[in-house]
Amino acid sequence: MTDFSPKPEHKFTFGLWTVGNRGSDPFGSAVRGHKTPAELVYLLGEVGAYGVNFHDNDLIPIDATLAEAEAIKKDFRNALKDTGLIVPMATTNLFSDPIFKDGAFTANDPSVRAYALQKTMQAIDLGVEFGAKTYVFWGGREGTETDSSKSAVESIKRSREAMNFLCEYALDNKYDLKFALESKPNEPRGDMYNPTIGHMLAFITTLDHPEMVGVNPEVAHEHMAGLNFMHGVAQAWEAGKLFHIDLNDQYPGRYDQDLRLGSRDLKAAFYLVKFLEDVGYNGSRHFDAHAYRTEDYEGVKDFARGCMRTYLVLKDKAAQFNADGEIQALLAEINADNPGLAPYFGKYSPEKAAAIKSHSFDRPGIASRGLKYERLDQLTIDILTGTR
Ligand code: GCO
Ligand code: MN
Ligand code: MN
Repeated sequence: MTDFSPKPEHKFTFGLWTVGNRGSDPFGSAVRGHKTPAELVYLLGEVGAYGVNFHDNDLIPIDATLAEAEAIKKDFRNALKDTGLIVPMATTNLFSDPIFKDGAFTANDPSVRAYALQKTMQAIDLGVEFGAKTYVFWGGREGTETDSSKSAVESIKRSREAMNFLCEYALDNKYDLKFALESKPNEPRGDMYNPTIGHMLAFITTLDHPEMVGVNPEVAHEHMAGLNFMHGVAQAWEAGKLFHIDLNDQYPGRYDQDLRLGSRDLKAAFYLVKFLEDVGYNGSRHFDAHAYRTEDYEGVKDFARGCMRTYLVLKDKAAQFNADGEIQALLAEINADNPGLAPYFGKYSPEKAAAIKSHSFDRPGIASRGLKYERLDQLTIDILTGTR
């Protein structure tokens, strides 16, 4: 029986806000009691996580005094020491406080935009203090309900100016930090700017320091938009921009569910895990999800263990897929090369163009060939269902 227990080399991380989620929603209040950041670190240590990430205000409440902040940090640091957990990533809460009701970096009020810069610089300092190497930006309120309120072009310019400023801030302070931008199409705002991985990748190329900025794609966010998450991740990877990843699950067309990885679309989760393992993605596997509202803290542990277990089970299934003789034979057949056509590919030349234009293709013959994708897909299903 394969060992599906989490190990540090798997780099499984959770946010304080994920296992600390108390189950409130727009229709009901919290169902689980408050736990301190230190208590949550012990919980994560118990289930076998490798790291813990936080928003500034998950750790230090926005209105904490200096003395309170120091006491919280001391307890948190002790819990990290006791459990061996590390802090690979940190981020800013630019969405909970009422001041951010019209956004942070894209708010129309310049005092809100300046405060957002102040809060983020302080949050970056806090993250670095605990050793974070990746800093995530999720523009929770960067959007609109009515497009009469803001210029969409001006909002992108404001976002760019803020990112450029904060990149310089990190460089100026000699912080060893990479930025990872997280897109989401909607919720909490009606519509958010830079709503998908693709928008974000394009935005990054317009920054002053694109080399230090990548993406933090999230399963649920692309599924909300009805997109194929793995395709977006692959594009980010190919561009050298997959700096972090938020794993969870989501039914398209619904409210933001933050479900346990693989609990909705097991097949999509399989292709995702297979992709990450096949290419050798080496970053955190961060679960940005939370337990059902029906659960107590034992259920929260079940949730956290389930996220990691599903990842490892799917990793094992991916290895089985890669070692399966029939599947590999099919893939070899599907991808068979035609050496006679090799001169037609690669870099353009006028001679090549002329040769391709004058070649006669057997259109009906080529089109009549069955591709065996049905068989391939069923073999995948058989592996996933444990019947192969
Ligand atoms: C969400 C987002 C957040 C971010 C987090 C990190 O839908 O609420 O996924 O959980 O990932 O704020 O910046
Ligand atoms: Mn999310
Ligand atoms: Mn997220």
